[in-house]
Amino acid sequence: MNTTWKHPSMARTLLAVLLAGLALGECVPEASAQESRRRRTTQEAKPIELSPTQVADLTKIANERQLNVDDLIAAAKTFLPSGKHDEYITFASGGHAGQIFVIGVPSMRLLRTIAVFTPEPWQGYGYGGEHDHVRQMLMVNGKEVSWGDTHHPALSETNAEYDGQFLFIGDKANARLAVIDLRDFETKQIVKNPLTVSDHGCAFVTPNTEYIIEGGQYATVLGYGYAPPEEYEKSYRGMMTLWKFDRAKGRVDVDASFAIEFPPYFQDLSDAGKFSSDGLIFQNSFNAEMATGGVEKGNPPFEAGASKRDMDYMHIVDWKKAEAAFKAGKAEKINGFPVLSIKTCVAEGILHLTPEPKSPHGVDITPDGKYVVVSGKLDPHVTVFSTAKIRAAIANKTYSGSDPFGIPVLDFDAVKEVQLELGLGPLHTQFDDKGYAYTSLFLDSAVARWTLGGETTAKPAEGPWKLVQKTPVQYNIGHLVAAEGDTASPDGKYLISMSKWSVDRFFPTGPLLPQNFQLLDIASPGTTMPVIYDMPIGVGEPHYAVMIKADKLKPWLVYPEIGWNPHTQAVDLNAPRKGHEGVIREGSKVLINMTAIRSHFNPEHVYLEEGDEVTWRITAVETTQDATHGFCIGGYNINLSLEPGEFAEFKFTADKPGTYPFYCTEFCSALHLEMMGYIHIKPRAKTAQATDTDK
Ligand code: K7E
Ligand code: CUA
Repeated sequence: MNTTWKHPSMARTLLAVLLAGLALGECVPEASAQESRRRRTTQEAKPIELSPTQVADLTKIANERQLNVDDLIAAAKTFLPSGKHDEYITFASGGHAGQIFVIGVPSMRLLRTIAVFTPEPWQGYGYGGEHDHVRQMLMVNGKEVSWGDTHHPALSETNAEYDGQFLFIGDKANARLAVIDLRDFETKQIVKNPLTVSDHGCAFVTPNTEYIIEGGQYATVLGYGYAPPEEYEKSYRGMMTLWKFDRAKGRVDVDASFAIEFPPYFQDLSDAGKFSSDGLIFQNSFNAEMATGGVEKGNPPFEAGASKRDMDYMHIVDWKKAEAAFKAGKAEKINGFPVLSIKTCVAEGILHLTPEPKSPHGVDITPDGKYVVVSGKLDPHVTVFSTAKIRAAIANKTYSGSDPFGIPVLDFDAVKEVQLELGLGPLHTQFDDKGYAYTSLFLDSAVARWTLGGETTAKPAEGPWKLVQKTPVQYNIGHLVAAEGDTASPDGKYLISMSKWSVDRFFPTGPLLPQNFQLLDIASPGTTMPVIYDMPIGVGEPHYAVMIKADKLKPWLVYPEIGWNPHTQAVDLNAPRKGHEGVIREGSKVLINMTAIRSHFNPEHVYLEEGDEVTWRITAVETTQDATHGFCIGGYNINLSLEPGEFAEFKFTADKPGTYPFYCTEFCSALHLEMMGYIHIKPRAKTAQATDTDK
């Protein structure tokens, strides 16, 4: 701006107007900012035709930047002009960061992170002083575990379609499940599995989110028991936990949840059947050998011992029968948690096994629920099982035997539909709307597109069960995610290759390199499936992601009412109201009722005595979108995020005297720096004796 201040009084008048506007919370700059925002978003795209000069300009830029025609097309497919929104939202695991990344597609712009298993100061997640509820949620056996190894996010479903309400994610390292409410994108609950230390097949949901599935992985003595490895077969066990979800409360109902005891095979990923296969859960496993490793004793290492046999076991759980058995009181308690024993599961027809090629990884249900696709890390094929054949084999007891624990094993040939060679190291599979499946090939570093067959309704031109094409990715792809690609009606639009190694794709950031999320355009059938964007992920090691149509999400723009408590999703009666601010002292217990609005806190001075036990309540009395304030106290590890309407409470003991400025940590307004105050913690008067011993 080129404004010259002719008269100092003019500047003063303007400042006065500005302050008056800010005090009302409806300020002049705010209105004009909204105006210009509206202008940007309503700028409608008109059909374009490039003039010869524009073609020449574009060509010049492309040549200068060494871009080819494919690059220009890729750029046009992914570029979003300022103010335009993405068509899809991806929720990606943040791996060891213990977070979830929210990414727009196709722009591949990171919109925000959601703190889950790791405290995060910007969101004020875990920085609310003593007894912070986040820190309480993170406690495992009396210890704070302040990180997580997030693997599999899952969106809540209604009739096997994403409904956009809730998001779940598992922490592999500590066997925990988190619930995120998608109205405010905040973690509401973390439950720790009482049976096992770590897990893996978490989280996956049943078609109406009746249950959230947590599959185990490394067998252990359930309930934190002890046994030496020599007693592996006798004492170690796997498990699957079915966490009951209470949609109305937006919480897991721990009291209505239960687990199923499994043999000590290393159970891996799971998926729930839908439509004709609704009621079944499929979970694969490796280490059917029950190898116990021990290279230090000259034994074969786990990697060799656990892949000796040609086949492992897929577990098939009838969760409706399991629920009935649990409700009939047939579960036994381990560490206080109800578990249906293998014996009960066999007697009740809850659990069956079927052989699957060794060391499998992904298990994925086709959109119609008719087939289960299993990939084997050490087998170049995907194995497709028919869920109808599985049901028939269970009904007719078409067994090839039983495992050492007496679980019936369904005959492989009776339940197998087809095996299809795709390439090296197939891991995970997603689907589109045209009858194609997409499988990640870890060792080949490629995405394979292949056709479904059998009873699937879409009939691709290439014929049933055919490998159509492979697109190379860079490099070592783990999971992949397509638009709504694990629902009953995938959109067939975009696919992200979650490539584990990026090697030469980006500027090398020392020996630790980002992962590479590569966007593939899968909209056209046949052999075109180009990579159109590379997005470095320099945080944690993401595993799985889910991609939802953005218009299915209905997030709040501000909290619904002033004084909203996000932990209860309701107005809090303790929330300080405007005009009722102040400090209430009862002995050494001090209650502070504060409000925050652009650009001041009320009160601004708080007088405390050393040793005071402080409860501090703040309401953000703002109703304007994005008018977020922060609140921090240095030296006390306190920082809050006060989003419009939000109420927050924290406690601390004023044990270190001094004069502490507190301030707003969000640049909320022109007078943000002035949004501050002081806490005066007066030292305790020292007795003569105390003074002597201090010397
Ligand atoms: Cu393949 Cu945990 Cu799903 Cu990693 S897992 S890639
Ligand atoms: Cu409020 Cu800065």
